[in-house]
This record gives sequence, C-alpha cells and structure tokens, in this order.
Amino acid sequence: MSIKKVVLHKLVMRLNDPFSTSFGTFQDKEFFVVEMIDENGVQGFGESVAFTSPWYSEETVKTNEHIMSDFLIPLLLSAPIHHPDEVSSRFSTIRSNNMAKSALEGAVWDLYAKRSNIPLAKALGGEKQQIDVGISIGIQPTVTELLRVIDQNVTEGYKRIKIKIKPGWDVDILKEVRKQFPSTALMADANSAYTLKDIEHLKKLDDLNLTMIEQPLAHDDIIDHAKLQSVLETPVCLDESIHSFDDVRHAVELGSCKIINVKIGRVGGLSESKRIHDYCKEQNIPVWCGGMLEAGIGRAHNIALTTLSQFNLPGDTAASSRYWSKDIIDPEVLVNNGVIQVPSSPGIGYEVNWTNLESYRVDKKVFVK
Ligand code: OSB
Ligand code: MG
Repeated sequence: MSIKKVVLHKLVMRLNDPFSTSFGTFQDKEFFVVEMIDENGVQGFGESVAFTSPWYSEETVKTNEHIMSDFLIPLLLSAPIHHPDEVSSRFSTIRSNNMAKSALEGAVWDLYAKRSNIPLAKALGGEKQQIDVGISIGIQPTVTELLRVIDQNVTEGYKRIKIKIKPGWDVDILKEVRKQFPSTALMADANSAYTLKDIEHLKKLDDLNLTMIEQPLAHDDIIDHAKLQSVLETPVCLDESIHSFDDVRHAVELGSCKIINVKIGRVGGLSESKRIHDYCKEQNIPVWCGGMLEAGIGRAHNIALTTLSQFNLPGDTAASSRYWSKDIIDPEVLVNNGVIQVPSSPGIGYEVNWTNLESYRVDKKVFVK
C-alpha cells in the first residue's frame, strides 16, 4: 500500500473525573488522532498516548508532534509499505519515541486490516470474540470514597479491580478493601513510588491475596525488581520498565516480574506487542493490556490486541463512559458484566464520530506525499 496522506488531529478531551496516581492528578487529555489515507482512499486510524507532561514516560504530546511531523511521517510517505510489520524497520533510524511510532503504526495496521477486509483482531492473529476487562481506580480523597467506587465497579461486573497506591496510601487501605471485598480479584499499581528500602513494608502485601503489584520500583529498573520479586510472594508486574521485546526477555530471564503489562504505545506498536505476546506465551508468562486513558480509537486498538490468547488476565480497557461524556467513535465501547464484545467489521471495527471528534479538536495538520 502507498500512503498518500496523513492528518494529525489534535484533540483535548476532559475526563469525567480527575485521575490521581502516585505522581499527580490530571483531568484534561491532549493527544493526536492519526488519520492515514492510501492510494485507494481507504482510511486508517491511530491514537497517540503520551501525556502533556513527562511523568509517566519521557514522551509528551509536543515530542510526539515533533517526532511524527519531522521524522516519522516523511519516512512513511517515502515508499510503499507491504505489511505493517515493516513499519518498525522503516522507523529504525529514529531512537525510542515509541508512543510517536505507535500512533502511526496503529493507523497502518487499521488501514491494512481494512484493505484486507478483516477485523484488526483477526489481522493480529486474535481469536477471542469477547474479552474480559478490569478497571483502574485512581487514588481517592478518602477510604470511604474508594470503597464506594470499588463497590460500584464490582456491581457493574468488572472482572478485576486495580487501585493506585503510594506511600501512605497502601497496605492499610488495601486491608480495608480486602475486608470489604474478600473474593474480588484485586491488584495495586504503584507507578514507581517505592524503593528497596520499602521491602519490609511491601512484604505485608503478601497477606492480602493480590493478583499482582504493578511497577513498585523505579520506572527504568529491572534489577531491583528482581531482588524484590525474590522475597515477595505477590507476583510483580512490570509496566513503565518495559519498552520492547528485549526488555521483556531480560526481565523474565532475571526474574524481575512474573506478569507483563503490555501497552501498545509504550512498546512502539502492535507488531512489537505481538512479539512480546508470542514470547510470553512460550514462556508461560501471563500478559494483560494496560491503558493510557485512551479515547475510542486507542481503546479499539487495545481491544483488538487483547483478543490474542496469552492476554489471559483482564486488562484496564474499561467502557468509554467511565472516562468520557461522549467518545469519538460509534458505537462507543460498552462493557457488560466485565465483558467487551469484539467488533467484527473490518479494521478497528468502530466508526469515527466526526461531529464529536471535531468538537474536541484544537489543531489539524495535513501531510501529503
Ligand atoms: O500506570 O497503568 C498505569 C493511567 C495513566 C497512566 C498510567 C497508568 C494509568 C492507569 C489507567 O492505570 C489505565 C486506564 O484506565 O486507561
Ligand atoms: Mg501502571
């Protein structure tokens, strides 16, 4: 296929509720929708996931714009692409910047699936027609409020509850939650809020029957995580530390974790996500699909990826309505009893709702061959 045109739609969408983690609170999500058009006029869509500030990773909305506009889009327009797996080698002269790469690669995958007249899930080799999902709950003002929010989501049927933790909002809070919800699948995400000095404290989590603890230590560490995992019964899951297939291989070989959170943007796209999936399947390492508070297009990509068989733990892909008063796709993502029905129409399987998209749009840039 020959990519003739790329449009970057910059949107700002306000979350229904502010989202708080160990590194801060935010409510306005700024990102790009990538629209890509081939020689036959077929359109593919991708979504960028970097935030406005570099608290989760070093990439930001502005670095995404710079890297896509000045380097990656010219590379994509320079020659035809036969398969989306070729995109990563096309981008190999550009170091890192995985979220920028992934936003474009995702649009190539959608375009490829639409040209092939198959769902994106099928193009990726996924077989599930429905996926189980959990929900990630930010740090709340009070324990009472946390318990209320959890109760609401358990009642709605989410298959696993993840709560954000930080020093001072961890073991005691989780004890309360466990007491109230003795049999709910429960996990905690620290977003790198601890160090090895906290080992004795973190060991107290072993009494709480958590499915896992996500990214307790530094964002760029796999060595200390191996030390922690060796004394912790609770499985460690890595999020921020994983940027590639090789990062996964190193972490698994070192024993740094027992579970992998795959975020498409963080690892540079769907092709790399698939490689990670295949390796984890071979190694019998459970994987699940993380979230970056995506709008509908990013959410659709997460759903397609989750149809691969080793995504055997519920991910963070909650319903559109949990984040947005109106999403940018039709239909929006619905969750019934913790289950999403995977769409069966070609590509991402959801239509872009242009009225809604344009209502959020603050900028638009067009690149032509
Ligand atoms: O660490 O998984 C994380 C949100 C923003 C940045 C990082 C993370 C998260 C979440 C929410 O946990 C995931 C979601 O609901 O999309
Ligand atoms: Mg996380």
